[in-house]
Amino acid sequence: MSPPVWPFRRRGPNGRTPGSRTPPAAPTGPEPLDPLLRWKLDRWFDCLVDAPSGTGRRSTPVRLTFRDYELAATRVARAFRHRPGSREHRRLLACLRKLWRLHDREGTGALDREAFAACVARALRRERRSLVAAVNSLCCAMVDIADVDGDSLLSEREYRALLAAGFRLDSEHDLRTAYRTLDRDNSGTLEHNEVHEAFVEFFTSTDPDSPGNWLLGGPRPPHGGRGGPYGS
Ligand SMILES: [Ca+2]
Repeated sequence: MSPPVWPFRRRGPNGRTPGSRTPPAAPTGPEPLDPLLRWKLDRWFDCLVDAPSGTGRRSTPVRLTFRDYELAATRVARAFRHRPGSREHRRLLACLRKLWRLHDREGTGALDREAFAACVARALRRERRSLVAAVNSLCCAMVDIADVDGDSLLSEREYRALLAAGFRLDSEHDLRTAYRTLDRDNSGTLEHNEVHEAFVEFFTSTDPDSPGNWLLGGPRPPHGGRGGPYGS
């Protein structure tokens, strides 16, 4: 799965940011969401929603449901050889349920792309501590499962397996950029706190330099030099 191009802080030969004159349109509403944050929430949505690429995009809105989170938990448990209903699987489900409840405060059961972004934005404004706690809990559960050899570090192999199972990342670009950007001290392994920082930054940071922005893969180099799908 490939993220759309968004050339955050990528400078052209003239020192200007390509595409910066044509940023993605801010969502309508009283409090527009930061474009980078919106890009990340779209990325999360696309990685988790159970809809084959290219289907349902026009006629039927694609919606994220808790079922999508259940499927992610099942994929992760299975990838690391935990049975359905195992302690590890149930822990993941509990963490994802906690996060889902923060998304779906209205109890609608399904959130399209706009609604999902709006719900996370609302949680950031009104329930930031709860959102960060939920993200941290989920991160703990995922890291504990992925740390197969129990050395309290995630090797590149372990982290790639987690991303592939939980978020269905399958491109070398995504897997490589996600891992290498998160390894802040260039130690060659990820410490738990590096992954925690990344998860929290992914959901909260509006700083283009935050490594956690690329938790699910970094932006691709522009093809054709016109700023990708957001620019023209
Ligand atoms: Ca390890």
